[in-house]
Amino acid sequence: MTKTSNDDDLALAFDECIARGDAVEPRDWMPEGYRATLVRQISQHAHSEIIGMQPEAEWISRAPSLHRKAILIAKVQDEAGHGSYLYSAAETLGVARDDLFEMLLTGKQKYSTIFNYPMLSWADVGVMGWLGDGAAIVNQVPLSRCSYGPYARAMVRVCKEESFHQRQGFDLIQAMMAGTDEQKQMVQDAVDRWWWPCLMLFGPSDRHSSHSKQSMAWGIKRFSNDELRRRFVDQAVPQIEHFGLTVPDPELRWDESAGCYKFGEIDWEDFKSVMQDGGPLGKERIAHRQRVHDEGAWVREAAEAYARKQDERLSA
Ligand code: BYC
Repeated sequence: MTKTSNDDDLALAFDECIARGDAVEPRDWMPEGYRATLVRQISQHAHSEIIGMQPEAEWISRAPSLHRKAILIAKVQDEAGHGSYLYSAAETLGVARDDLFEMLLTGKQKYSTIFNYPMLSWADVGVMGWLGDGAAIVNQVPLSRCSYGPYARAMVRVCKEESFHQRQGFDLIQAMMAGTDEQKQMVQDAVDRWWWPCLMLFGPSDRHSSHSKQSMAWGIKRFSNDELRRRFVDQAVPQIEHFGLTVPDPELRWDESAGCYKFGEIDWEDFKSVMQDGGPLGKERIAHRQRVHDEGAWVREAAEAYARKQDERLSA
């Protein structure tokens, strides 16, 4: 296709909108690469939210009290809601939700590697909330200033709910750390197993992040993967030490001159292998997702039939 002066005007208007920090809205002109990047990131984010329901839902029937069970049910329901807002935001870019589900189920699109590790004890539920959601908040708060309006607005609500999730995790860990030596050991064991997957949540290092530079130029991402990872470490380490727990990183130390923690190298081979092959639980997560997707077919059909009836009523 040949480029026209009208295309140049539209591209210029888009660049000016990004430079002013204004929101890009669904009906505005946008470069195809911008649209494709958003579809990729938002849908993978949505997939992470709904796959992330699985490890925690497994603990609902084993929660140690009615109070903890009610909190966990609410948290898992919130994750379904987050998936829903994010799929809706992706749909504003002209993609169909069914196609996105298909890409998740066939492995064409990714979801966060953190959900492919097993949750072995009740302490894992707490650590996943406290540190896992803590990491997710550091990553996602800047996305509420993302240049694409529907994604940014979805993130405002998601982050408010993630704060509640983080708080419940902290509260759960606080209760266990006031308990027996065995409970304290369970928490330490959970921190040891989840620390590195939490750091991996921020994505590859800046040197290896293929999308960051362009996404930052477009105002989709506001900070680089390494910058956000560093912020998380600075926030999390004092909390871990407050509980008398240790971080499973012999190289971790406070760097006075830099005013931040220096930490060891992530096992990038492990990250890559879990991302590419699904790690310990990838196949199980997708098989479960496929099963509930199939079982939910009647709900989707009923909702469509209801919507058709409503349309007929309105046009009668
Ligand atoms: N896992 O160029 P890069 C949550 C992929 S978790 C798997 O840096 P980008 C929660 C990446 O997709 C919700 N894949 O990419 C957690 C790309 O592959 P493709 C998850 C990963 O997009 C615990 C390739 O690596 N959060 O809520 O610029 C407890 C190259 O990476 C991962 C979001 O989705 C990973 N960790 O930056 C409770 C937030 N990291 O697409 C709740 C929104 C990277 O080329 N997303 N990849 O095939 C983002 O902020 C960015 O997409 C990322 C990656 C920072 C994740």
